[in-house]
Amino acid sequence: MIDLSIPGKESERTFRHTHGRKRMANRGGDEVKLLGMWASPFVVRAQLALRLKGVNYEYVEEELANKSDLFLRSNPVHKTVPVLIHDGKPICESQVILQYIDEAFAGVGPSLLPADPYERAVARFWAAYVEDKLLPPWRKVFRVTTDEERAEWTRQTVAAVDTLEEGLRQCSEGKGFFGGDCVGYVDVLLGSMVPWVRATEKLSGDRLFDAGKAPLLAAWMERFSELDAAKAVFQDVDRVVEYAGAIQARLSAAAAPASTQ
Ligand SMILES: N[C@@H](CCC(=O)N[C@@H](CS)C(=O)NCC(=O)O)C(=O)O
Repeated sequence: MIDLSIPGKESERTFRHTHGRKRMANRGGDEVKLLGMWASPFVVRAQLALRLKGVNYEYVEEELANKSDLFLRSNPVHKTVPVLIHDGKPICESQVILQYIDEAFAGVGPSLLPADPYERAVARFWAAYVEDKLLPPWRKVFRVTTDEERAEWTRQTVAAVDTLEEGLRQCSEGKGFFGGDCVGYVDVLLGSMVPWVRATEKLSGDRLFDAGKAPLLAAWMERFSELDAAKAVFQDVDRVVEYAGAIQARLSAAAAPASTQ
């Protein structure tokens, strides 16, 4: 396993998020802990959901190259972050975590998934689209070593964004978010990627949510970035750029033919 972590200001492992001065009481004093890694958009999904719901939680930064016993015990199957631990019980996989937060804290803060079964189905459909069609080619953009490969995966990502523009048109019905007037499930899934979308632009000049080609998504991205929850948990874009650049440099070095003396 390659260590992709870059030491930074999260060198201290544990933070407690208390929503500024407003401490939200969890039901019955529930204990909520989130194991994460600062650069991960999947972790940002869980952070956004917790903040939007107003659930108090403790954040624990994991070193992926040196995983803690608690982490390995909590997610022995995938060994990935995020892991949510609620009153000692682990929940793994970001989409499962979002749905759990929505259900376990149903009376706390707004719902992420709509109540209407058809609208829920539509939200889940677009969530699956983001996960299966947008994320895979986009992740490749950061993990290939030639310009040709990068151009091809960027082309496939932009094609997926074009389709998603129609998804936003359908779900939002002229309102600001996939969830309509309020931030919903798909907003959180996609919103977690915003710092990486901005980092992509800085790294390669590719504007994924281009105002000319995807005007609804471009405006949505600005609107989402203005949310208090987003401002509180989004990574610093320059730090993401540095992190992504380090991944690319390591992969390029590994792919380069060994020099002969
Ligand atoms: N499908 C997972 C993906 C999570 C994931 O890939 N997390 C990465 C960090 S971005 C990870 O923990 N990788 C483990 C490692 O690099 O050892 C989810 O949605 O939670």
